[in-house]
Amino acid sequence: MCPYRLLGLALILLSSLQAARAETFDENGPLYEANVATVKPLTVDCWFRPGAQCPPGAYVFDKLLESTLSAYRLEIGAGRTLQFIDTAGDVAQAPLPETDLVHVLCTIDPVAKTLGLSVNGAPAVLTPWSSAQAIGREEGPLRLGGDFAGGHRFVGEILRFSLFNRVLTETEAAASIPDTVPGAGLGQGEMGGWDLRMKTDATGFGSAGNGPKMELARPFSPLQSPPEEGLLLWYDHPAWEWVQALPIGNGRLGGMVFGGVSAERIGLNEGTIWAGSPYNPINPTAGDAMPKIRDLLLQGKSKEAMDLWKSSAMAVPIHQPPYQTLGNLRMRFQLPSGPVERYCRTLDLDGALSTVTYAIGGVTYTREVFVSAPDQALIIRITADQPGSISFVASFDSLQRNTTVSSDGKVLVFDGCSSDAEGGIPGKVKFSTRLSAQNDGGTVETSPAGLKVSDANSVTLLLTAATSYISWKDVSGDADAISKARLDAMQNKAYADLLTAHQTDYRSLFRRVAIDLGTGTGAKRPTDERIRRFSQGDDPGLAALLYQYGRYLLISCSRPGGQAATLQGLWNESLTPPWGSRYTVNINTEMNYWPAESANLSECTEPLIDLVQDLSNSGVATAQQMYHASGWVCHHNTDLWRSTAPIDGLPGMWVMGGAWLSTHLWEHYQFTQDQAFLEKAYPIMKGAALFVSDVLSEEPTHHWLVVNPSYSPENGGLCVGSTIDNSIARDIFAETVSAAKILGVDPDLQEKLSNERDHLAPFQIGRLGQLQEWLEDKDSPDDHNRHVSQLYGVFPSNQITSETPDLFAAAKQSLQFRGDGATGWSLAWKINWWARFLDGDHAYLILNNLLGEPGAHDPVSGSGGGLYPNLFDAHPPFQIDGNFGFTSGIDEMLLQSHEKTEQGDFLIRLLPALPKAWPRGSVTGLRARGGFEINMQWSSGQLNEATIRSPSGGQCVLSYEDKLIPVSLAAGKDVHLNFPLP
Ligand code: FUC
Repeated sequence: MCPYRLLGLALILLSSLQAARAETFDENGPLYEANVATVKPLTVDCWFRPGAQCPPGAYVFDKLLESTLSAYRLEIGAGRTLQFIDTAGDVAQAPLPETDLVHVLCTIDPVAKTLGLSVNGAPAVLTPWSSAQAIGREEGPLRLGGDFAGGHRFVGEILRFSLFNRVLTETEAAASIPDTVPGAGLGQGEMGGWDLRMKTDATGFGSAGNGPKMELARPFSPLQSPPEEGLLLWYDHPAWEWVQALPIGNGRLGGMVFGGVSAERIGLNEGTIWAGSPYNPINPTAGDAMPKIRDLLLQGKSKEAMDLWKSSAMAVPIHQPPYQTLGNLRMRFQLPSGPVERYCRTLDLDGALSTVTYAIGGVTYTREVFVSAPDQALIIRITADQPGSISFVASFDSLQRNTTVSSDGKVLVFDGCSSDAEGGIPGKVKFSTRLSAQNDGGTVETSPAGLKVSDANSVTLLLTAATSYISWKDVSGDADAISKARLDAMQNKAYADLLTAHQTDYRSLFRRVAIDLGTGTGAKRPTDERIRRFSQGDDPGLAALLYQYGRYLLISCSRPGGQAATLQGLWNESLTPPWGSRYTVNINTEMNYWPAESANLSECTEPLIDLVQDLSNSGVATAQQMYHASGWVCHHNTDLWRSTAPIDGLPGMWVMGGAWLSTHLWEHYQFTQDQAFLEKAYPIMKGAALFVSDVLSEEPTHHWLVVNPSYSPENGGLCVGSTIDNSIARDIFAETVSAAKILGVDPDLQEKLSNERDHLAPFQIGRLGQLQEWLEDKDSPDDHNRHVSQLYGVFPSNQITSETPDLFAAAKQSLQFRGDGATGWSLAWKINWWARFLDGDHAYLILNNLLGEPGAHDPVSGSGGGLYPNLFDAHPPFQIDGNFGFTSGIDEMLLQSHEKTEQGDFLIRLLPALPKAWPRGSVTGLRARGGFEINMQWSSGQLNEATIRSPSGGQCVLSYEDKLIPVSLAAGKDVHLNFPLP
């Protein structure tokens, strides 16, 4: 033992340390923090004494602070537990002991890949550590006794706290006793050790080793009331988790703004950064196996068919590459000393602008951030109300490998390459990010260490990013040149002009729809609190905000020329996000685009249409080689490389993904009546129909035509003729025939598809009065599967309506069996179904289940649905389909246009499923099929007025309550109706 340690130990024995009182933490007292690096491996050695009043949710220590990426905390969990948590959400949990004094050893072991928690010397509870969220490089505060904003307060005493950059052994751990100097005897690797019974001075505690001082944290006081009226998400503290950060984007470049005070993190995404590169996943043995698989299924030998598929027809490799993060832009600010006052963080949905403001030491700072589509850049404006007050260093980091930082004159350049994917597919998406500063006053210097701004009055940061991706077959683009050209094009533009161009462009889409569902007193709360307290019933405006948030997100993540919205839209902080943040097309990708037409954002469907067009090319080989079929196929998932082969396992063995996606082309035509588009779409629809036609079989019992192989997504096993598959077949055949008629082409095909459609297996009502999910009547009333695919015919399709009353009632019965709880996207689908069942109150009940904290409502598992603080929908985890499905659900509650009259005019139902909870309100700009646009205003649950217009003119029939109102519109003219009608 070194002399220093011996001396320390002796001093302690002589001191009155044992008698000294440790620092006491409570609801209002001071908090302490130390600037320490995040390391791996890691051990935290901490002694504390929880008070009787210490609430669940209290943090003993917290490094998941202001914009940290790779961090951890110790939390007192519900039911007297201790939880050691990391950024990736890994949790090691142990009971909180009854002892007065508690000793924890928290470890992160990157070799064993474990997160560990040992309490009072008991063997450590180990949990797998997600190495994808690699810990490293992260300087920043670690706080004792609460979070950054002074929330999650620990009540009790903390006696001692030490950090090691290695995993302590059991023996070493046993040697940790509270009455020694921190770390004494525990060997090397100590990064800091603080004894909270010995104040060095009034401002805090010195560290035993070389560690920094544990100092009084800045007091923090937030803005108390909303900063302004309007369509705002607002918060009184910075984000410390990704799902608290605020998303911005232009359909290609995305940001997640954390809004820290001394440190800002903006998570960066570029829509074409995916792992891997062009590849061919088709299994060469599939073509021989498929006829046998189809025969087995016709004989009812599902298991044998699945086994054969598994052994000879799955994609190679079996998983598709994931969508990946670009990295982070970081800013570390030099600030005056003093408390943080009037902190506020907002996202303005009407202006597509995120703002952070706070005052420190008499200076008020403001940061505005947006991503511009016209200028293809992320733009940050930093201002202060005192001259020369802005100093910071901006830098990049990323989980991506092979990144380099360099400076090109005053521009900071951050380059990298996406990851290799399973099966040895090399990562080949190169990206190039550039950052420059326009400063008023002060200086700007750039070096590979970062872009440093000193003593400026105001600064505008311009960030551009581009990749080498050109198409799903070609990654040879010059990322650097594109990124540079974009940055150069902005150099002489003033901030005000950049902002105006952005907002003019954005508002040309966003302002097409306005909605008011009433306001209540709850609307004044910060957004995260509104979510927590929605069920109190005093905040109808939150549903309207979430509705518009869905539109905001779609505009921000799906714009012409970009990629379609993934499972997380454009936003992803990981290299290996849940389900790869790919395109799951057995519901999720389709749901992303449900509101696009009805919520008047038709242009935003373009990336989806491009995706389907690509699939109609890549899926030809899959149809030929796997099925010896014509046309094209896509199974249940696809990626940037337009892979169409079956992946993962049983869920992947579903053949109708391409056909379902193709129905969106017909929908786009229905809403826009754009014949030029239909000409472009027709070959794609036809290819999807040809494939389905080629995989029909005659089933032996009724001699109906059925899809074979078939599956009801993620429920049961392989079969022939699942209800959803036959329903999609009916749609794609009918739509292809209608399109061919309009375009005057392919008479023989029209006849063939119409004939096959007539012989498809019909819907069947089962023994429980339910709509059967399969050909056989085997549905269980206890089945609460989140997929209710047999109801495809109710929504999004229109095959079952009130005009088919028996099927309508059976479908409703099936939904009742499934229950009112579910995952995020499933809840959203249920809102749409209940709206189509014309039951507004039931739709509202489900909406209420979606609008709470994650896990608050699900009566079945206690874990489904809900909203994160930034209003991202929780599957959980975050999946954006729930946001888009929600917006579509409200559209369906207020307006429906999926039916036609006997004369062939669109039947447009006004307020078909208005719940009692929204007695008064208004909406403008909703779209109906036929190219109509509708405004409505209602009170006391009754429609007062409606206006309908159509750019191209046309006929339709409006339906309100039991009245049918034929309307004939001249191009561009309005018809205005007052209710009740005379
Ligand atoms: C389907 C769903 C899951 C999830 C995944 C992305 O497999 O069953 O719930 O949404 O897609």
